[in-house]
Amino acid sequence: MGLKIYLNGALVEKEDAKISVYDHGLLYGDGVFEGIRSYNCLVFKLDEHIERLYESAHTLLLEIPLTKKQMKDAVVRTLKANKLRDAYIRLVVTRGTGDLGLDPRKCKVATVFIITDNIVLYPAELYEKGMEIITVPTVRNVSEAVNPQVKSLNYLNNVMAKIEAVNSGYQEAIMINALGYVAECTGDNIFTVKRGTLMTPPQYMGTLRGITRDSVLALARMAGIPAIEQVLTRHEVFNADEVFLTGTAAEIIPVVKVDGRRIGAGEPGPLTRKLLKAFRGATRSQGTRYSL
Ligand code: PXG
Repeated sequence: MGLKIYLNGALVEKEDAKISVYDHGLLYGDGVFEGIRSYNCLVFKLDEHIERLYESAHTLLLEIPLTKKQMKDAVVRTLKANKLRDAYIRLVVTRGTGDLGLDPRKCKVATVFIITDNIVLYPAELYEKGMEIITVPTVRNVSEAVNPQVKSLNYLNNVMAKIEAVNSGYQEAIMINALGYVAECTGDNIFTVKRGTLMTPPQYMGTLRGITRDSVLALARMAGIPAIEQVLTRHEVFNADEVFLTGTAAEIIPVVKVDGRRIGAGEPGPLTRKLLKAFRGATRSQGTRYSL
């Protein structure tokens, strides 16, 4: 038996998990999603991810046909059905099936699906040696248009930037905002360390309030490390003592070169290593527990 997918209340085989070509998630990218992880039968920050999903939907006037409690139960049910201890969880809510026009009122009920699968990780070597990234030309969406806080299915802004990175031989890229300040990466937040202070751009820079980002800020403060939200230019990134990226999939990944400029000593820095250790400790000791 293969992978089971949660689709509108039922658990179906992956091969049978199909949605309509009239679904507005597909026709218009009209929908929202979350990417969550579980570690050894603990779902990390499930409440926070569910909260963000419902906030994204609220902004789009998209009514999710499940309570938050029901949604959390559906996540756990899907993990159990697939007997997954460690998983990447993709939660998707689309506007649902409508006609060929944009009007969302034609879509009577939202489509909900949950994929729980094995997580594809960056190679361990990258955490030891650090990553090289570049800045790409595609600018992060302006908040007045498609707000980066909404984790919508309309991810072309990030896909474009990712293409530019990959075309140049890099796996991740810095996206600047329309004012020229550093916003974030295509699927990760960015942090710098300068003279012992941890910095990351504030939300109004076009930065998604990442859940890993929030965790790292909290872990730093608990460890007595000054941690602030700070507007950053590329110059400040180039001249930081340490740079790292955060995301559900990446956790904390050290960056050792940006646009050809070596960062600090050109190897993962001490604060980056300390925070990665603390973060990994958190993921293995806290979360929503389930049994298989
Ligand atoms: N910024 C953006 C634009 C994201 O999409 C993050 C930051 C990190 O947020 P969290 O909450 O995960 O700490 C994300 C989320 C992928 C992939 O395949 C990554 C994300 C979303 C979708 C796919 O790498 N990251």
